[in-house]
Amino acid sequence: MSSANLPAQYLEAEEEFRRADTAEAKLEALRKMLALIPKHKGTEKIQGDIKKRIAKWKNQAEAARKKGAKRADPSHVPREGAAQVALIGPVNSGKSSLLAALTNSLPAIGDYPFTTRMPQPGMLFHQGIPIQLVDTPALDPAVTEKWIGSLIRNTDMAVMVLDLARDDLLEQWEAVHTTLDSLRIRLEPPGSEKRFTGDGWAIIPTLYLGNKCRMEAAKDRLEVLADLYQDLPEIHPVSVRTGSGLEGFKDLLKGSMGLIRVFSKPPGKEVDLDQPFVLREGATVADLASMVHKDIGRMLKFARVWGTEVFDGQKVARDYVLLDGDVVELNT
Ligand SMILES: Nc1nc2c(ncn2[C@@H]2O[C@H](COP(=O)(O)OP(=O)(O)OP(=O)(O)O)[C@@H](O)[C@H]2O)c(=O)[nH]1
Ligand SMILES: [Mg+2]
Repeated sequence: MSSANLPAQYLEAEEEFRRADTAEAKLEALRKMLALIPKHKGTEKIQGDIKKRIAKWKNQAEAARKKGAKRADPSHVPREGAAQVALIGPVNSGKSSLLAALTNSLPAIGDYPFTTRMPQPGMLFHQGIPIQLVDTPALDPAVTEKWIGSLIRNTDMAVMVLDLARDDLLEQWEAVHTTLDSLRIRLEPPGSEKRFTGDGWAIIPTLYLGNKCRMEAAKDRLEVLADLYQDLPEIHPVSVRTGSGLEGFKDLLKGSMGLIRVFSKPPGKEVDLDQPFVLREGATVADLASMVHKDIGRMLKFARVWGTEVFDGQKVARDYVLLDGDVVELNT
């Protein structure tokens, strides 16, 4: 294919590449070229070539960054809320759209690949539980930088957003998992324990979403995937655009992280149901007391609980294991 057949925007990006005088700017231009080049047989060689050059300039950019002034580390997103969850996945699948739909955050959303370049957090509140979602750049073997691996390792769990509108869903599936392999990250079903193995792998509990589930043939694509991979994780269909499946997703998220809400009530006073304490499953009355105040934790004598497994106001000991929705009166 001669360059005369390439779109003007692509040629502009190529010119931008020639003019760029830093590794970062070269990389930026190459990514633009990859996004703009028409995707068909005739351009496969050029696409491959661009990807190789991206890999090269990515290394250069990383080296320059290490040498240069210490910048803020993009892999470190300060933790807020009860848990931190990374939104990961292939290009254009709707990760940023999901963040925008569920939080007050205003990420860039675009119908072109690699819209997101930097992590962006947002807070999701579900039944009074604050869960921090972190939007991330798309996972792609040619362009993903190492810091994304550190970011995912630092989170409590991941949500993989797949794009059910894509005919190349299978290739995307492979590409995303190859990228994760190179970052030494293995995904396991939600509810499994996040852990690190002796040989450097991180095991991250992950919930899979199939976004754009209202698009034509979305269901067929899911079935093809299920036929190919016997041990395919459960993929929950959602449509960020219509909102379908999102309430269910929030419930799944809360459930798979093992978070419970407990309400503390001062003796003789009414309970404030707008102010839950968020604890992990298995937490005890003593854990709650220390969370309310360290002195209360120390001086706690007994507690009374209103909930599902007790009669109203039942007296319980410090090691009583709390359940979601319990109201607890701490007595010191
Ligand atoms: N039809 C349909 N389109 C959607 C849906 N959700 C998102 N989109 C569109 O998909 C495109 C990509 O959305 P983004 O949210 O930017 O996707 P992303 O995964 O963040 O993309 P990158 O940051 O480039 O990796 C946009 O044009 C969205 O409007 C959906 O549920 N249905
Ligand atoms: Mg994005």
